[in-house]
Amino acid sequence: MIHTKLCDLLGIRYPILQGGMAWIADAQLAAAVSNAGGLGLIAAGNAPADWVREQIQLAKTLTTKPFGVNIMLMSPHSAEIAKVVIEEKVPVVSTGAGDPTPYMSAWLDSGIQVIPVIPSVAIAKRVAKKGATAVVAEGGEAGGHVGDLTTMALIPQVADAVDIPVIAAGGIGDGRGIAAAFMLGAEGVQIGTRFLVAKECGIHQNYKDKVLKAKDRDTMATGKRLGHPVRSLKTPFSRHFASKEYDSSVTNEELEALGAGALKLAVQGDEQNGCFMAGQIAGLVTREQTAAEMIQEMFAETEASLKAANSFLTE
Ligand code: TUI
Repeated sequence: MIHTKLCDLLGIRYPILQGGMAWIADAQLAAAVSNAGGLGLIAAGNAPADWVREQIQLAKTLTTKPFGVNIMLMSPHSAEIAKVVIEEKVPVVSTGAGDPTPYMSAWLDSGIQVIPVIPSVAIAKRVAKKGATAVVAEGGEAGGHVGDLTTMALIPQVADAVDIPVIAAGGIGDGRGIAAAFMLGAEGVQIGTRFLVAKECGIHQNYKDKVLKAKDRDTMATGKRLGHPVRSLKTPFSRHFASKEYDSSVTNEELEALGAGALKLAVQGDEQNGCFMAGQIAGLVTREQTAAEMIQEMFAETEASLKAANSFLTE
């Protein structure tokens, strides 16, 4: 059995968080992951505060286990959602795509556990100093908005820099990846891409089929010029976006406008205009399963990997 400090801290059976995937991770997926013994997250993304409140209330009817809300700090609604999570007494808040420190005291004072997603040591130290419960250190292999360090380089450096538990994200999709994350100093993992094809994930089948068919080199990061690169599957949209990004006659405003709403279109199955965010591990994701099947399988693999590594030790 695999058990880490993170399990006790969050009251979960397996040290795994489901990624807070905007427009994708709703109450159904979050509750399925929490019921399976992980920590499910409802992703606020760019949605209005009322939608987030409804999803929190729905999740409470679907699970008695702890779950969380991921707040995407680039959203115009994030300040309002920061209050909703307090009013709704959500046990865990994770954040992404920005600096959560202005909100952290209010959440911590309300008894909320705060787990920021961070792409660098400096930001990890900043949130740890403010009292973060744990950090998700996310490497650039991840899908969506990414930093520039790899998971392999980021995790041990963050683990050395902070005294709170580190959760590894980016490029993890099976038990080998989880075992490797533990070896790098993590006490848990966050997984997004594999849960895209969970039976409880409500995205359009076109999105799932693209992930299931993807091979190792089928993702690309676009939008570096805008300061927030996004990793997604190579599609007509992402190739078009990349060509505009390298066209100096296109302004940043025009480029932003081109990307706006494209993730939502992908979730609705629009193969031409959608931005199908996914991580580099998509090539490993080849089967639709329930969230519970995924989690049980991954932790059985983790145990087997850790035991097998013992055979490398000799007297
Ligand atoms: O946030 C993510 N992944 C995301 S957010 C998202 S929605 C979106 N859509 C279009 C464009 C941009 C976003 C899709 N995927 N991952 C966590 C993450 N957080 N990655 C990087 C960061 C981050 C970046 C800067 C966290 C903190 C930060 O702080 C900056 C500062 O100076 O404090």
